Amino acid sequence: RTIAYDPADRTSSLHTRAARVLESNWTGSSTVPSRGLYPHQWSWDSAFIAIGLRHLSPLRAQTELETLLTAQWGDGRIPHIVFNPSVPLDAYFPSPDFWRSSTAGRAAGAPRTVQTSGIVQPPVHALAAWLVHRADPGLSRGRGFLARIYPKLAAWHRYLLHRRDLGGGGLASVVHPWEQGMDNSPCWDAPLARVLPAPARSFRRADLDHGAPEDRPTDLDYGRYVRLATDYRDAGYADGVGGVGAVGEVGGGRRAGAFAVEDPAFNALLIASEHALARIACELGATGTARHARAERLTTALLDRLWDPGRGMFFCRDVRGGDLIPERGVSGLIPLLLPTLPRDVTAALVRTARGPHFSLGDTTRLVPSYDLLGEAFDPQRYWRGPAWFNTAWLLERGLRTHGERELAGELRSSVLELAESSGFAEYVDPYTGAACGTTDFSWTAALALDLLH
Ligand code: 9YW
Repeated sequence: RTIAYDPADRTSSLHTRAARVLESNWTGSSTVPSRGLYPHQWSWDSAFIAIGLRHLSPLRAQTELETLLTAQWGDGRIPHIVFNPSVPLDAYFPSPDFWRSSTAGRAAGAPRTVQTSGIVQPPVHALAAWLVHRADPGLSRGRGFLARIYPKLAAWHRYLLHRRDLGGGGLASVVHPWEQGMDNSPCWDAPLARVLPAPARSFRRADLDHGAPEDRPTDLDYGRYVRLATDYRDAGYADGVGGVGAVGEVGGGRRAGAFAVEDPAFNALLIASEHALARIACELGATGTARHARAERLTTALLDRLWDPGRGMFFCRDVRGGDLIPERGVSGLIPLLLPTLPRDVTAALVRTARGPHFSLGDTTRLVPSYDLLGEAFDPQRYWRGPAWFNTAWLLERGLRTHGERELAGELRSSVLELAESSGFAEYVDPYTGAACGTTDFSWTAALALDLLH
């Protein structure tokens, strides 16, 4: 079922409403994902937001990324949250007094003046920076935008490629479900089962002040998130492989944290960003050859380690257990974004997206975050089934890249239609398109705006 979107009718209304959401979520130097639920700056949100903002104000889009990068750590990591000091501590959990970045993260080079979390999020930034530059190259050159941020983005990629290669196969691992961005995906259930949950009494969930409990992760999930983050903090946010003060080292000198997973979307975004960094290098008068070559090596590693030809999609690898995690998450379709995947792989990904597990262009209105036939599927609970706009945007780009114009067009229409009808919802029921989570959500507005142009 496809809903035709008629730009002639509604373009201006959608544009105006999306712009209004981004305007009201702008703090003066960056954009909050949502005023109530997420009142600080989030890393991958800012990258997606900048991609949409470039159509309204290339200057604000550049500023969004520059603000995030001022909170970068000395070891190169870009923290997943940059805290706004004027927001009360109890407005969001975990708050700065939990992460204690400027003290616990000192050895890893956490900034002194700004409070951040100590974990990361998917590396969409170099891709966003390149798209932002292209929106107004004159302004970008005049402000030295790329020249200023290139070394920071290069350090970020260096951190992921060296300190986070916990599996030893060339891919980056995430050490917390929050790092991958799809917090309670069923993909994490097995690796998380090993983690002893922190007692529910030891923290207070501010998210439940704003969101319905049935739309959010459970208390048990939260107990495990808190335990993992506490352990990482108490180890000084150290990573293996030459990391500062690495602890608990096992064979090969790689750190054995309780949770380490190689995720296909996280790594595909790293590859796409490495290609973008190559283009940025060329724009700055250098050569991008080595970076393109590295992106190709990473693509080979992605195929070797995470591709399952039988099931026609990518899977997460549990670095601790060693095996692929058999859950079908939308992250296993995101590598379609990569222009240089072999033809048989892209054809299989498109078949899987259209097939019964995701039903793209058929019974669902927007691609679900998790297998419609999976035992853990829940159409309303966060990353366990609902459809999100950032993953739809990434897939639309992938479909277009590989010449699947019709399917890309249908997905684009659904994004535009549902973004508006849901009031720019954080996520929607994949079958009905009904709004879930918070509304006036920034990346929903930004990415709809991007697809409108
Ligand atoms: C939380 C801000 C973030 C996103 C994540 C999403 C959610 C934070 O919100 O995590 O409190 O659960 O899962 O991807 O960046 O929008």
